[in-house]
Amino acid sequence: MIRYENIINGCETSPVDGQYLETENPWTASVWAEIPRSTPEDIDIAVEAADKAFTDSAWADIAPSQRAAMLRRLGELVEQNAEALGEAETRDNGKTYTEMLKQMKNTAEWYRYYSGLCDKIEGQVIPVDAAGHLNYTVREPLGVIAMIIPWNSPVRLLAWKLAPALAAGNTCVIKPSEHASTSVLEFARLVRKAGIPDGVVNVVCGLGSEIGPQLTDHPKVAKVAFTGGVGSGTAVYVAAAKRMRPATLELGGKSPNIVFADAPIQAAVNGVAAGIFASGGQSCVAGSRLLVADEIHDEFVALLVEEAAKIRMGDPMLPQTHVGPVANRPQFEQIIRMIEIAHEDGATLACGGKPWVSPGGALFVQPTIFTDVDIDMRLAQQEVFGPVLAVTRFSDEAEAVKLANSTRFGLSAGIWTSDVGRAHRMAQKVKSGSVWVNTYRMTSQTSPFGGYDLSGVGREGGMAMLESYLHTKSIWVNMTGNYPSAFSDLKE
Ligand code: TXE
Repeated sequence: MIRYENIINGCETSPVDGQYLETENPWTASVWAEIPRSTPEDIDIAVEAADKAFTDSAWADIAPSQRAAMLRRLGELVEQNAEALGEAETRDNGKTYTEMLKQMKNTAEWYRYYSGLCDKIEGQVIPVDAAGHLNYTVREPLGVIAMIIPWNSPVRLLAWKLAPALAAGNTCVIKPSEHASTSVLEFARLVRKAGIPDGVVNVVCGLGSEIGPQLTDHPKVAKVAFTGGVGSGTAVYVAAAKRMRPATLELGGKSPNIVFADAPIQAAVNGVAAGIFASGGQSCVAGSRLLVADEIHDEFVALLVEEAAKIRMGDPMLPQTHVGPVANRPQFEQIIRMIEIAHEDGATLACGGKPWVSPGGALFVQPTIFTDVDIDMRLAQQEVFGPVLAVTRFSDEAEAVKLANSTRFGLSAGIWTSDVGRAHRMAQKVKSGSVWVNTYRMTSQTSPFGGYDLSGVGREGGMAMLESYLHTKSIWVNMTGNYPSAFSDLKE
């Protein structure tokens, strides 16, 4: 059993109350580590440390080239420690080690990309209609950023926030998920090794309900960056609004894969199956709806069922395993409940639909496909976050667009067709932050990612994300040496 501590001001720090939460490995169904069950007092200490690191200019005033070198070094350290970080993550959330390892390598790229932007944060000289005046802008970091992270890909989703925030000169307090904190704590140890000053990156673990509000409502927090469910995201957004501070929210989805009759069929089958069943569907961009043209519906569903039958569930550390266990019991119960709901609402089960408990007690759900899913059914509208696909047929392009846009989510969409005109028409009409044509789940540190409507607020990735961690200050200089009286010429 390993006991982890919070990381505050560069030091491993026990929670003030001395309480810990058990962390279970979903594959062995046994406790493998303890993480702090922090209290609001721990949050206060961490925010003070981050604020001190910010106001003492330990970070923001470091030469941009030096800040860049440290971020680059951090990326290298993530890559060098990819195995340990990936293993911690697999132990926490049950996703396959193969996937986690790949994610760690990609995570390193985020730090490299944003390190390259540290010395490109420029202001402007702006022409103004005011003779003798100079107007220019400077960009300033916001201050302490609260980063709230979920359990499904902690180190990677943290990088989406941390890399741009650090490049811009901010400091932060990170609250990882109570279900998966250890990889973030392991990562935070690398921050010091990269030479980043103490207090710039702090991590406080605990229950969202117990310490989340203290963090989002803290007077010294300048911005909140959140990834998680719609319920918690709403609470976080309300807290930020009350303090009139910005928030970036990356929430869930009910993303459609839209398959036309002229699609490259085998590629589409592979893409749709991976879109929903990879990671056991525990991904914000899971392609949880299939909209398929009438003409190919039966053939396509049959091919998908065949593909689903190939999926090997098992020990997530083994390279031959395609899908590991569901990350935690509440998530498992949510998936099982949604399968019951699909039956209650009248959908037709094409395959799967059953839980499977391994001899060691790990919780799995079979890859599941429901057909005849009307758009009003709960399975078509609510995020499952599990391996459950809802299939709905369409007769023409207009209906496909209507169905695609008929949920309150809008995170991502896949379009499968060999008609290039249709591909672009659809891409423009579908309301979602990312659209993938004849592919799925593509992301890059250089490209914006985020959602419409319930899927979130703001974008992560690319230059735009750096902007969202900066203030723009407009500075006016009167170069004339005079400031005429506003009152001397007043007549009665
Ligand atoms: O997420 P939560 P949970 C979806 C998915 C899943 C559902 C619930 O549908 O079934 O969300 O998962 C912290 N103030 N996604 O319960 O609660 C919490 O401690 C501040 C989609 O794991 O949203 C954790 O660190 N923080 C998603 C983080 O919020 C609070 C990924 C996320 O937890 C808080 C995961 C509060 N009031 C789940 N309440 C995606 N977009 O990828 C909780 N937290």
